[in-house]
Amino acid sequence: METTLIILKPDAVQRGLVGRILTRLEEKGLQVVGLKLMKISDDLAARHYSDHREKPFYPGLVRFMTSSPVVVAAIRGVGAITVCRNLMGATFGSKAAAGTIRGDFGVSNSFNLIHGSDGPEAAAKELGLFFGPGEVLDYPRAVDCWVYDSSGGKAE
Ligand code: 3AN
Repeated sequence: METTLIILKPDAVQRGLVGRILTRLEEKGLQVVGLKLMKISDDLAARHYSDHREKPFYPGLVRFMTSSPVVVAAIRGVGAITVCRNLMGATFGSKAAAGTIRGDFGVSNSFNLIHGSDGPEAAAKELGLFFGPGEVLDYPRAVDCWVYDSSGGKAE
């Protein structure tokens, strides 16, 4: 099982798309193990986007991400990082394939609704930035025996 950090960005919250986007993750079979509404501080945005510090779009990205509340979620499942990235679609809404979250709900390049960790190292770092001790919960889901085939000894 993998856990990844998802951020429903200010545009998703302002446009009232939180429920519909979370539903897509839940419908896929992913488990919500952490969830909160919060305002991202300048310091947190800088730490989260430290890899992009030198990019031309960085100041605008930080301004956008700190402009209005976001919903952060810890999402768990087998291959959750890649599964979420596939559901999200390409970075730019204008290029994202129909059927993906960015492809279906947005046309903007920078207001692209959702962030998802891009690998296991990023997921560990980002979950640590956005969730404190005890805020990501381990709990059994009754439906898991129908979401995953565990007949071989491990969920797949
Ligand atoms: P993704 O979120 O698809 O992993 P990254 O990691 O390349 O995309 O970029 C991080 C964030 O920076 C994106 N979610 C997007 O909001 C923003 N971004 C990336 N490239 C650009 C760009 N050329 N212009 C504006 N914003 C960008």
